[in-house]
This record gives sequence, structure tokens and C-alpha cells, in this order.
Amino acid sequence: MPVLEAEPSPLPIDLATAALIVIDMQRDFLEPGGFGESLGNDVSLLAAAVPPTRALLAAARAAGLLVVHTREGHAPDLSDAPPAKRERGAPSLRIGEPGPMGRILIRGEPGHDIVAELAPQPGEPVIDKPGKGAFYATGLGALLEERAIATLIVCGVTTEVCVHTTVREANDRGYRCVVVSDACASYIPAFHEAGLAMIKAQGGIFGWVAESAAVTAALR
Ligand code: C5J
Repeated sequence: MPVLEAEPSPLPIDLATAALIVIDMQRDFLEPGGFGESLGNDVSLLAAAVPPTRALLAAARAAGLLVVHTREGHAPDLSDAPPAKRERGAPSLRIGEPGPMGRILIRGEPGHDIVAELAPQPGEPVIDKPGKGAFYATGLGALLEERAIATLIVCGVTTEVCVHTTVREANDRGYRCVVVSDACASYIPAFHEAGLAMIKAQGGIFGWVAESAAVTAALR
């Protein structure tokens, strides 16, 4: 069994029961004119996570791992977007309003797509989620149970929001989680660092943190 160089400790990984989960690498978060920018963020800060995620995808596909992509977004009628989420803050464009990439954070709009460099391959599950966590109101739990998955290798954006929420949900469901540091990113670099530190603190209270090079080496 390969042993992953990770913090706070090396982690043996059974590849037959491991999955790569790529969180919300969508145009709405990574490109100008989407949800992320509407909240006042510099979206260029997320670009650094794209090449390491590409490398992870290639390694996971070559190793035969289950690869799951997630997308945050809402139904066109906003029936799954609670007012508390829609009305929060003072964005330049609210969820559902028309922007340069279509309606903000709405399924089926160009902004909701995963960025071209990380496009899912045919057969790879894409989980549409209305919340920050990938387990809430989705079929992810059932999908992972069906495949007897025990270890989640998690990357994506943003580190402290959707990656963290998903990892916290996964912990309570009994999954071993590895967060890939350079394949995650945040609009707020200090939150990225703090988010990773929180995962691996206290003996790995939420899991392990590893670099993409270490993960791709283990997958080889
Ligand atoms: C945010 C996400 N940041 N995917 N969503 O609102 O992290």
C-alpha cells in the first residue's frame, strides 16, 4: 500500500477505496464576472490551484481512482437558495441576477461550468450542491457508500469555505480526508493558510494535509 507523505503524519492509502473530490472549480469562482468577483474578491488568486489540480486529475485517472467533481449553484427558480444566502452581504450582483457569464451561481449558466482546464471526463460524477458542503442535499454520501470509499483526497476552492465545510461533513461521516494544499486556494491567503493549519492541528483533527507532488507520487 503506498504511503503518502502528509502532515501531521504519513498516511498509508488503499487506492481501491480512495476518491479524488474536486470542489467547485467553476468559472463563477475563478473567472472575472462571476459570483466570487461579485463579492468583491480578486479572483486571480485562485488560478494557482489550477495546474496542481490538473496534475492530480491526471494521476487519479491513471491510477483508476473514482474522481468526483462538485459545483455550487442553484436552480433557475431559486427554490433551493435560501433567502438568508441570497440576501447576505452587499454584493454587486446577487445570486440569480444576470452577469457577464449568465445568471450568477445558477445551474445551466456559463458561469456555473467547471473551468475548461479541469473539465470532467465522461463518466466522472458531477455533484451539484446548493450549499457549501458537498454532502448537504446531494447524492454524494450514497455514491461514496456504493463504491465503498473510505479515503477522500480533497482539493478545490475555496479552502476555508467549501473545501473546509465538505471536509468537516466528511469527518463526521467517517471518511479519512487528505486536503491537497497547493490544489486549494482562497481569495484571502491568510484564510487558506489557517484553513490548512486547522485540518492538520491536534494530531489531524480533520485529517491530513499533503502537497500535490506527494499525492501524485503516492498514486504512481
Ligand atoms: C464560496 C466556495 N466561497 N466554493 N464557495 O462561496 O467556497
